[in-house]
Amino acid sequence: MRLSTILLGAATAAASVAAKTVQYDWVVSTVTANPDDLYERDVVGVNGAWPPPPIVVEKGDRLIVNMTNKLDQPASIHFHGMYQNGTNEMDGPVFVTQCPVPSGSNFIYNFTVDQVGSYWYHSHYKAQYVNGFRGPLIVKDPDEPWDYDEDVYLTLSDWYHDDAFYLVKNEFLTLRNPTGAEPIPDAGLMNDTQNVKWKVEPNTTYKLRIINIGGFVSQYIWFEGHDFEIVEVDGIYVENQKASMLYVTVAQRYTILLTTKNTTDENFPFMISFDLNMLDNLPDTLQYNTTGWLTYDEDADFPDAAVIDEFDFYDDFYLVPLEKEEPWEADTTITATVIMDNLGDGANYAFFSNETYVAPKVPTLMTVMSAPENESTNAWIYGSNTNAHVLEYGDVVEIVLNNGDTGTHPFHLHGHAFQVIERSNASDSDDDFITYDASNPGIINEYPMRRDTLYLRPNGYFVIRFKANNPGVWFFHCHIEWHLEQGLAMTLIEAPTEIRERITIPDDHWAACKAGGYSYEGNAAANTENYFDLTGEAVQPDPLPAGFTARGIVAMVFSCVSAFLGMGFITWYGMSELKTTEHEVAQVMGEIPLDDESGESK
Ligand SMILES: *[C@@H]1O[C@H](CO)[C@@H](O)[C@H](O)[C@H]1NC(C)=O
Ligand SMILES: *[C@@H]1O[C@H](CO)[C@@H](O)[C@H](O)[C@H]1NC(C)=O
Ligand SMILES: *[C@@H]1O[C@H](CO)[C@@H](O)[C@H](O)[C@H]1NC(C)=O
Ligand SMILES: *[C@@H]1O[C@H](CO)[C@@H](O)[C@H](O)[C@H]1NC(C)=O
Ligand SMILES: *[C@@H]1O[C@H](CO)[C@@H](O)[C@H](O)[C@H]1NC(C)=O
Ligand SMILES: *[C@@H]1O[C@H](CO)[C@@H](O)[C@H](O)[C@H]1NC(C)=O
Ligand SMILES: *[C@@H]1O[C@H](CO)[C@@H](O)[C@H](O)[C@H]1NC(C)=O
Ligand SMILES: *[C@@H]1O[C@H](CO)[C@@H](O)[C@H](O)[C@H]1NC(C)=O
Ligand SMILES: *[C@@H]1O[C@H](CO)[C@@H](O)[C@H](O)[C@H]1NC(C)=O
Ligand SMILES: *[C@@H]1O[C@H](CO)[C@@H](O)[C@H](O)[C@H]1NC(C)=O
Ligand SMILES: [Cu+2]
Repeated sequence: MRLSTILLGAATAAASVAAKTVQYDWVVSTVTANPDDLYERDVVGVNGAWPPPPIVVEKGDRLIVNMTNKLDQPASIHFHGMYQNGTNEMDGPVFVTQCPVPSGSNFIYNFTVDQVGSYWYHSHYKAQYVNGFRGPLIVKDPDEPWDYDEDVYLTLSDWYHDDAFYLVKNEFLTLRNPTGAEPIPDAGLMNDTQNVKWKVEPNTTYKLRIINIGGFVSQYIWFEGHDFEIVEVDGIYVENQKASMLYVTVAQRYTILLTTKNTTDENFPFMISFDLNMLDNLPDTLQYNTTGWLTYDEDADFPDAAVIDEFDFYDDFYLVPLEKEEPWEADTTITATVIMDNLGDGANYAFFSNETYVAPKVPTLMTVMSAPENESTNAWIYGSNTNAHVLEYGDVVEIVLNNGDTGTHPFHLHGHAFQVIERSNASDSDDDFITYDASNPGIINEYPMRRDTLYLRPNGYFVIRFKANNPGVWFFHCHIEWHLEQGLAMTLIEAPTEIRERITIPDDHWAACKAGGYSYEGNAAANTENYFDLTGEAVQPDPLPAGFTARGIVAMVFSCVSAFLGMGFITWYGMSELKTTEHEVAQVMGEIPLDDESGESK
């Protein structure tokens, strides 16, 4: 199955000595798959197969992905970690740089890859990638700084049996889930399957590219009996760093060098294990540990993984890039606080400070292109609910992100690798989260690590900086797909004047908008007459009535349910175990259809 996938997805490469064009023709459609061997389900396949094939190119190549959408829903592709320098229109997030590609349409991604390392691609249309539309993107480097014998990748992922759109609409972003408890995955996957037997040769150094293509849960990974060296994170080469365990959030990549034993008599388990702190409950059926084997001898035993009692992983904050640069000095700072809270429809949303992202009517890049030049530099026109910031060309931009939430959030910035200036530890106290104080900084490394996806610790903060040297509209968002659906995103309009000079949106991109009936000019409200008039723009639901809390919603929902069932009013205020309550309410509510469209709002 896997072999045929690769053959089907094979690239038609126009061979030439130097840079070449690598084209993938992908017909995207619904197929079925059962990667955890527990449940067969519909998934998004490519050319009639699943998993979608890896993309493999070399630095300097032109990559063309010619996507034909044969799903019964829109689609898009984002090439995660690609700078898209000069080709912002190829970045992929819907309503940021392009319209959703409607069913039946064809859409061409076409750009030059001018970087190296381990990346991935995934749909950036709602929660579609969680339905399986994602895969590795490997950029080979003809001048690698390390010696090794073989180049191999390993994808990690969480996996759901239910359709992601169903989960968002019916279980997650709804009045029945006022605390915003995320859907719990059913299993972990390695390389989109179970029981991976990685055939290894003795006395051999492997370069292993570990890529978390999951939708929600971070995973620990370790290899029994084998230490390794970290050499790359998110496309950035780092000084070799010995480690024995990694913590890989969704969207992060780690490339390691792993040297095998000098004997072949024993096979060794390697494990991935969910970060259970991210889950609101732990169903008995959940397979949160997944084992593979370094297979030296196929006839030898495949032992069970040893149980460990501590996850002692290497803290990526201390990695040092090979290309050393001191902290860039910030010209401007954006400060935001991550908040999870309810709005008047009872669902739980995610905010930067007081604003949850609601997609504009016009893709933001198309607003940049269609606005009067003198107005394209004004953040107002990009909407009051898009967390829009206009950045000046050449500035060093600092983002200070405080976490007013008890969760771990892996944040991703499109179009850049950023310097990690500071990252605080977690705080146990929800009421007293640690916020950044510029006059009293914490640890700052001499040569800060750079990457494109960084986790924020519970109730802690991080400070990152990047150079606004890549004109484009770039999304900055939590990569937990559920949290993105809750609105945890910011739109950075980097150097709009230079965008207008440098970017050309090709005809098929406009055609996708027309075919789908989407607006493609005007401000965030699709107003083309007066760009400052946002009348009719999409905005977040009204706030809850004052004094209303998640606990109150549970009580209200439950009282409605009890009334409906003729059981009279039951007071749930003061319940100590809100999560249990919410769970019970959700169960009861499951039998009573509630009209709820919030899952379709983004
Ligand atoms: C893209 O793929 C479609 C269908 O597979 C094909 O008809 C079309 O010619 C391709 N376009 C290009 C530019 O290669
Ligand atoms: C890709 O872009 C290049 C450069 O703009 C152009 O010459 C080429 O025709 C494009 N290819 C496709 C299939 O769109
Ligand atoms: C993961 O799958 C890919 C594609 O089949 C394969 O090339 C690679 O060797 C696998 N990795 C491991 C560690 O088995
Ligand atoms: C094999 O590896 C072991 C453990 O690393 C080492 O002690 C031993 O000297 C090695 N043997 C040979 C023949 O290299
Ligand atoms: C590994 O290399 C060592 C040292 O060169 C050698 O003695 C040993 O036989 C090799 N092991 C295998 C299985 O080839
Ligand atoms: C999963 O692995 C961890 C780490 O070894 C262990 O603590 C835990 O008990 C395992 N859980 C199950 C269900 O095997
Ligand atoms: C958020 O707060 C700012 C500043 O107080 C205000 O201008 C803005 O309208 C608020 N946004 C929302 C969505 O409430
Ligand atoms: C932008 O320029 C146009 C045409 O000169 C003018 O009508 C408009 O008022 C200007 N907008 C602003 C915000 O200055
Ligand atoms: C976090 O806590 C650890 C253990 O106490 C400490 O070594 C480390 O320096 C702290 N990190 C920061 C950024 O404060
Ligand atoms: C984009 O390209 C320009 C040169 O055209 C370069 O100065 C800049 O550093 C590049 N930015 C990124 C993020 O690669
Ligand atoms: Cu998040």
